[in-house]
Amino acid sequence: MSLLTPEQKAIQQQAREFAAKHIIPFASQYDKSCEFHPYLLEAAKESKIFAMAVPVEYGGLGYDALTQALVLEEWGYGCAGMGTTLAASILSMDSVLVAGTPEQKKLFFTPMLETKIGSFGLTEPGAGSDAGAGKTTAVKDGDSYILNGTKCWITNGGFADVYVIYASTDPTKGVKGLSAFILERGLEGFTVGTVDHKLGIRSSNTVELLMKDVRIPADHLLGKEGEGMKIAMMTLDLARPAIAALSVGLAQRSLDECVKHLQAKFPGKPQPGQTLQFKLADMETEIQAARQMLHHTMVLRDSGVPFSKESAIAKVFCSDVAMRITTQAVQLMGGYGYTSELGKYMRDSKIMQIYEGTNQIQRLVISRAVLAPAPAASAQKAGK
Ligand code: COS
Repeated sequence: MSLLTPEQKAIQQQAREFAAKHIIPFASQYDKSCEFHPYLLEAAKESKIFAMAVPVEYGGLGYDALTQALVLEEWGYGCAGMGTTLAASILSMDSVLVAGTPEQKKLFFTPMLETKIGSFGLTEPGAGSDAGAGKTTAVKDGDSYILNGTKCWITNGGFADVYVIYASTDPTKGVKGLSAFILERGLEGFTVGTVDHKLGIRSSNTVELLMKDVRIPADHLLGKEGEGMKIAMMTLDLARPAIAALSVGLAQRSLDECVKHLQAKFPGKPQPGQTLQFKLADMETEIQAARQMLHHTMVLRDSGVPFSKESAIAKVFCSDVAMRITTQAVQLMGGYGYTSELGKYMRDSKIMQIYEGTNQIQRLVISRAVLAPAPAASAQKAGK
């Protein structure tokens, strides 16, 4: 029995059909050529795919978080590489959602409604897990900021239309000097460096971004100077469940492909051997547990209660499940596993444990929350 509403089920079905028509048939080809898939964007444009994450007052559909997770799972089921391209655009929108003024939201969300691509630039060489240690600077100059620095491993960086870039407005203040900015495509001094060759999610675009005296209007600062770290952390709280959702999709796809293979290999035989049966049962159990955990996190977010810890838990659990299930699927299917698409799912899963905060960082976030002093009983009663 499903606890989803009829509307959520209909949206899930639409997303499933989108993946079946526009993602699954191309996944292998673009994984092999390590190319980004422009056709996907055309299809996404037709389906106004990013509207789900844009609030209604800015012309979007404003889906709740649970409904968005249902869609993201279908993208992950189709292809985690293409799913990453789409999910990273939503990640970039999250920073604007968290800290943008109405004008900034209009500036950023309008192109997203036309399925332009967004990109989120936080990581730097030497500032990955230590997000606040970046060296990119933003210096105020009249009505502008001038940005200098390098970002690395930036998804969609090579072809995005709009970017959120983090840079320090006061390097003497460390984390408290970090600020967030909106950048638009085509600025002088903004170039793409190395394009990364990856183990998995190969159809997504991952690049280095180079900024040399890039001038942007001062009103493209998100929030206030020095609020960048908070904005980044709040963005990642919102975005990490998207990785959990892609992971659940990947795990489900692996299991489904195993089952299909077994059914084709042993036609008419109702049951494979018991060892295999038990393994399949464990895989199904883990996937269901991961999905329920993700949905629970999304319900918390939709209810407006704090969900930072649960967001990290869902990311760790679902990505670890994806890694285990996809590896298990290859192992169970032996030679077929190693030479079929199952290998791609295993390669694609690895990044789920790494990007948007490694699983070690998620464990840090979780343990800090566990060790934090309990709120006073009176505050708990008041629902604070
Ligand atoms: N929501 C709001 N604010 C938050 C927050 C959250 N979830 N988490 C932290 N903050 C705030 C803190 O309150 C603090 O502000 P104040 O000093 O004003 O209170 C500020 O952000 C810095 O937080 P903290 O001291 O915890 O920062 P640390 O340097 O210890 O780093 C970790 C914290 C490691 C958790 C952070 O650097 C991190 O998440 N790293 C991973 C980055 C990442 O995911 N990169 C992937 C990029 S996308 S592929």
